Amino acid sequence: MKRLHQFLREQQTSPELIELIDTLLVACKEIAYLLKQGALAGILGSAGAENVQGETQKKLDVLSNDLLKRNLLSCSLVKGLASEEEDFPVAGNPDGKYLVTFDPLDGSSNIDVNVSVGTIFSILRAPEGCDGGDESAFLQSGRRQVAAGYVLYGPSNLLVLSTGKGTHIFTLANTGDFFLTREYVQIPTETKEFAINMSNQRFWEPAMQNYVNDLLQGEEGPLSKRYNMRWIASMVAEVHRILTRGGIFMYPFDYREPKKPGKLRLMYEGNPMSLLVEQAGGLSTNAHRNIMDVEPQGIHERVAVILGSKHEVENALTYHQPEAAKG
Ligand code: AHM
Ligand code: MG
Repeated sequence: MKRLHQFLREQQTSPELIELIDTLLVACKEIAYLLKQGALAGILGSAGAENVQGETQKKLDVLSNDLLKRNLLSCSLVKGLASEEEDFPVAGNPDGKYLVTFDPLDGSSNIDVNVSVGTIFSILRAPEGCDGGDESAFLQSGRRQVAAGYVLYGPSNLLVLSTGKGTHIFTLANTGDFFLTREYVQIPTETKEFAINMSNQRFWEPAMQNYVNDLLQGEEGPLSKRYNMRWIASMVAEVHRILTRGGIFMYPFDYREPKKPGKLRLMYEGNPMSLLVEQAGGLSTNAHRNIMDVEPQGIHERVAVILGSKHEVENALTYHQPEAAKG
């Protein structure tokens, strides 16, 4: 079996990018170890603080963030980092080449119930002459990502990675090495499985209400298919299922908090997941444009997300863009 390094070298990945990915993975392996210890390490439960998004932080959110931050700031390639759990970007080496954004522990509401969670990351090139602690340096569209991926902490610990040359899956062995276990992943274009938090239904826009109503009507409805539904509440696990067997995942805009267009964040979740999904032949949109074409206005910006099997995402889009669909 092929090791991650060998595979990346064969893909002509620069030695510097390989070094940076390695640095990220050192922290992820430590997070995997902590998660495995769970209650034995006294790390479950709330940290008693809120992050900049106003969400209660878990102890493991804080520990994971600190591990990633410490490792990345010790790497001379990192000019700056931005995290879902940090109020502001943090400057690294002024001569560093890269900026890294990450969600240290996505799906952390699932930690205490022992359900899969993950670390999501995105790597951008640092613009010439920028300050790595300055938000404006990070405000680049998802198209400019050099690499993106996630580490899924589940029954197996997996790395899912794209450097823009396909999406590939690596499994963490006991030796601490990641081995290539699936290359050039292709998401099936058709699906009969959708994922959405149905409890928010009454807050969605009419287009989303109509689409989901039609999904629920199954073979008797206009989509003429019986659909199944899944909701894990860990985006990493949800995207992983879609990369494995297809599906559509939606966290749409809703009116619970009108100033927040969706729950998920563009720079830590939307963009990296979109690169992985597009590189695997899927689609990822905010219902109006491809997520990676959104020009970010703020580091913690939120985004509506509809991603997955190409034809099903196109179905969803016809409800949101009826004019465009008519051609
Ligand atoms: P988090 O980054 O604070 O963990 O929030 C993101 C998570 C996603 O993993 C998941 O898709 C979503 O929140 C679930 O939200 P909800 O609890 O509203 O269903
Ligand atoms: Mg998250």
